[in-house]
Amino acid sequence: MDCRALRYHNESIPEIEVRGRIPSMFSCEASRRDVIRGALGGLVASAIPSSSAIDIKERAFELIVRGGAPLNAETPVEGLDSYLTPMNRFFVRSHFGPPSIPTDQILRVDGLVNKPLELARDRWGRIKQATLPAVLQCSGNGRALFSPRIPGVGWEKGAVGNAEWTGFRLKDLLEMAGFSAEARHVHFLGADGPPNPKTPAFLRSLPIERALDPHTLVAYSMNGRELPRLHGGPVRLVVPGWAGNHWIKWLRTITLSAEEAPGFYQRTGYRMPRTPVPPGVNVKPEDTVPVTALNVKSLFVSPTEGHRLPPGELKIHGVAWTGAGRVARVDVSVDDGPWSLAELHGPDHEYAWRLWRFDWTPTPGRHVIRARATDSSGAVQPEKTPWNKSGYLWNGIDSVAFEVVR
Ligand SMILES: Nc1nc2c(c(=O)[nH]1)N[C@H]1C(S)=C(S)[C@@H](COP(=O)(O)O)O[C@H]1N2
Ligand SMILES: [Mo]
Repeated sequence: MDCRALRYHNESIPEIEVRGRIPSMFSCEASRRDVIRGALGGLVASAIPSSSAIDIKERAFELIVRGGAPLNAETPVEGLDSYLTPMNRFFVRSHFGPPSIPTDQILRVDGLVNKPLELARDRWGRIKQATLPAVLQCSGNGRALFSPRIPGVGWEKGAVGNAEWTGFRLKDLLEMAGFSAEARHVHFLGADGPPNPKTPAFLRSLPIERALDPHTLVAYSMNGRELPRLHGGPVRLVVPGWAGNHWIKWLRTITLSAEEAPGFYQRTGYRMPRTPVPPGVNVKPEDTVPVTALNVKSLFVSPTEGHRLPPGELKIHGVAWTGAGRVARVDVSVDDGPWSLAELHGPDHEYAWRLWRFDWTPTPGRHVIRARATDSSGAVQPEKTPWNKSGYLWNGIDSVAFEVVR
């Protein structure tokens, strides 16, 4: 097996070149920081001409590969240094990998509706368009920061990004189909099938209230360009404020039902204890709740861990977001000193992240800086996130150690 090339099994995905070593399923030795170079952004050669002039630099960029088949890769934090995260830097997560979708893909709406719909791709654009920026974060982002250790994709900090999503409101589609009063849940199934019959399908559902929220979108565009296949193109669900597992990619079937979706990925996976339990304690299913809204969180984008910097004024910067409401403030502490207010700057939209900065002139030597966000509900980023067996929703205070060298 040639360890230098990872070729996707889908004809519409151009070859992705992998540098360094790739994981063991390719019978190559896995390394901690496998990198995938370059052109995930090159997947979107057929750009939609954008009316909102979005200017995003898509220089070649390396993602950290956490799994190769299917591709799971996160953004090194220094790549999160812009309001909108460029497509070629955006983390990628999928259970089974991108499916082959025929170009005449049809979106179905069925179940408890007056009029089942079969909408071919050329009709999606006729539904009133909606655009919004929103953070997409995997519920397992930060899993590797929990202790004791948790099995699963070992995300550190970068399974998150902020993008502008364009499509139509799910609500408008459901109203076209005329859903009945008994419909309490909306099930979503993508075109990605499990690799074998024993693996459950990635079937998920939203409560009807969340499905009818005007911010819940069926999106065909990301950052003003056609939604790339790796990110769920031709269409995906966008559920601003909620964890990535709800953002179904390669969306194909939408079914209205009186019940929550059946199956592993809804009833067993993506659930957390209602109240924290000590590591190792087993929680009964009825004492768990689904992972829904994201929690308040901030990250340093620069400097990053282990940086060696020249003396002088340091422009510290980062990003901060929350699930509902706004980021109210970000505080920074240097070398275990008191918390001081950082400056929030750039665009301020519900569900998107805020950029922040903090200037400081460190003395030569080793330093530790910490960042803590607070949101408009008064929720404060905790020292550590309570341990939970799947490692969901880590939002512990971010900490970075670096050195100033003469
Ligand atoms: N159809 C389908 N949709 C999916 C998934 C998947 O495996 N299949 N993974 C989900 C998870 S867990 C996350 S975190 C996001 C990741 O979206 P991204 O790859 O665009 O970053 O997609 C979600 N949508
Ligand atoms: Mo996820």
